[in-house]
Amino acid sequence: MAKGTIVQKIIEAHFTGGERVPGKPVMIRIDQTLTQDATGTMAYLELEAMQTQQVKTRLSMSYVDHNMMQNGPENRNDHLYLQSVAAAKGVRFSPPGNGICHQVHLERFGVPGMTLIGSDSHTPTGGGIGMMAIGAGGLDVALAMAGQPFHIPYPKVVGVKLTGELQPWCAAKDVILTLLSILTTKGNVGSVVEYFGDGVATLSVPQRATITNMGAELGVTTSLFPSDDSTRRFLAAQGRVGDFNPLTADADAEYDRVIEIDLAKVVPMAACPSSPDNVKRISELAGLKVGQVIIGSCTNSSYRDLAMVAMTLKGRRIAPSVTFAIAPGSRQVLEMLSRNGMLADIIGAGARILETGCGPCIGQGQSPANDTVSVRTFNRNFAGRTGTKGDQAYLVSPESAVAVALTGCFTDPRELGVAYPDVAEPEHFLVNDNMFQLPGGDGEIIRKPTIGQPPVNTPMPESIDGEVVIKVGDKITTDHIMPAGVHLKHRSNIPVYAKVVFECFSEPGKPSFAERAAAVRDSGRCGVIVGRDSYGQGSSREHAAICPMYLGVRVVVALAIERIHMANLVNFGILPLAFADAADYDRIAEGDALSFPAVREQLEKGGTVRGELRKKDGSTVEINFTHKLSPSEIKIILAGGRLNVR
Ligand code: MIC
Ligand code: SF4
Repeated sequence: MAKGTIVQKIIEAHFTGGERVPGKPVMIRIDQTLTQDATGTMAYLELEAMQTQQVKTRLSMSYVDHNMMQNGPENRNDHLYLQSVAAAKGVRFSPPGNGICHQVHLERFGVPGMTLIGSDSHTPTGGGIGMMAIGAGGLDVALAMAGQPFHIPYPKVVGVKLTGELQPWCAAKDVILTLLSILTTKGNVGSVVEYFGDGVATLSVPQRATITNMGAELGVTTSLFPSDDSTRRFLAAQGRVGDFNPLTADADAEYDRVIEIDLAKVVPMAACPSSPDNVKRISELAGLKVGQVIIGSCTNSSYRDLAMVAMTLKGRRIAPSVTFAIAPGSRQVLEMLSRNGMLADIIGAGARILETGCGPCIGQGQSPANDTVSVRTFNRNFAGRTGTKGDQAYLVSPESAVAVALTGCFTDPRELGVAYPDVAEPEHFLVNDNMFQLPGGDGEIIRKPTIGQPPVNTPMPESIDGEVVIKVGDKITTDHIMPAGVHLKHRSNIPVYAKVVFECFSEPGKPSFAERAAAVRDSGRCGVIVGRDSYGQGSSREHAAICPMYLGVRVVVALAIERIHMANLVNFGILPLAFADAADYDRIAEGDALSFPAVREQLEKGGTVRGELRKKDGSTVEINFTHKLSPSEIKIILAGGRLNVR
């Protein structure tokens, strides 16, 4: 077991109960929370349902950054609800235009050594400043705001030893892409990644944050950097030196596994369609024609990244065959670039300037044309996430993206023939906090008609009489389960949003998943989803549990279910089970009956859960399932979800 690591120190300082044994649940006190609008509306509706008067954290932030298109009234209705509920409940509000939650939180609120949970899977961005920052479902964030501790499996710690120094045009993004090529997106559940070694000191906080941000794609609980001189410099430049705490692992710290990366050997990389771990060297892709380049997202939209882009573009022009857009990560970044003239260099080179927000990263505009290669500095390239079916999205560093924008094809930025811009770390960031809104006011909560109520499940029946509504393969992401993009505006309206569950698997002329599941539900039976490996990867959106629950789904069986999605299933009373024998996956077909006799009794007794599969030809077979649910999770499932447990 790991010893003397940063994560263990932070857990000790926040420990409220549990076992210090890898894999066993441990409870920690939460100092800060953050929400964003697309998951936040549900989180605050849940907070209201818990009858919480005022949040109990040191700081809770509500950001609006995802849903900014305002096509129809729904988005703005959400913003007004969020703004008013924040004021009433003691939450600080960051309005649309202020920037992406993770970037803004890093700049203005992150504190080394503190705990943060956020209703967004990229919350570990805060690990760049030495916070223990974890992504969670909205209900878990609501519980933390209400003062409840947060449960995590006591982590195994993967130590990543960084040596050397990045070479010109090779970037922090290439470091995390290199790590993704080693660890992949599968099999890392329950681990934390911690960086150490001489190379750490060569990276600035925004570079570290790029690395911890995309650590989310590894499926780990979080990633952490030490808090050192570089952290102090960043905080001082943000006018917050008082928030600095030094924090490093012990010199003799032991890790469960060590991976060594020599930064000097890191080269420009790209995650190829359609998974963040499908990594190749840019040089292997050289010459491939590209139609679209976008720079932005919570991974790569810091002042440092965009200043490097501006300095490269100055006096040049993008290739005529590409469209090129940038979305600065925060108002601070945009204001600094506009005041120092760099924005003019970016515009002058032909860039389209998007709002400071998630934008195209969550399929809000800028969908590429059919059969067009799109190059993005984002963190996810799951199939269809751009809003174009059959898309070909590649994820790269801003260095590589700007090289592609100038040449119109994949180009190793080291071959560009341009001197690598020397971007100095600002001694003072432009600090202008005038758009944050402090809690207070008359306590009135604005609820326009598109703001629904969080649906509440019924207690688990004695036995489950189930039917397999869908059977899917490996690596099903929450984007497959609950598409975002144009549907994002229905996040506060479950009956409407539920219509598009598993929309990507719809076939013309055939009933949709929603129609099939509702028919099973209306016949008095329960829906069952069958998945394979890494089911529920990606986003923290609890809608991937709430909407299936609304359609009558009671059980998800898979080879493995990812951490945040598993917690969301439990929170809404859906039973997550694993095949005891992986070969049983092949026996099941869509439309088969899969029942769980005396399921309450089986769960209360513990051990394997027995299911009965009845094939369409009438033959039956017994299938055994396992789970790692704690007694308190079983209690929640039996009650029909967390909102039924007082
Ligand atoms: C994402 O990157 O997929 C999102 C959109 O930020 C999600 C949250 C959501 O679905 O609202 C995430 O990463 O948790
Ligand atoms: Fe927003 Fe994209 Fe970051 Fe998610 S990954 S928070 S959608 S910028």
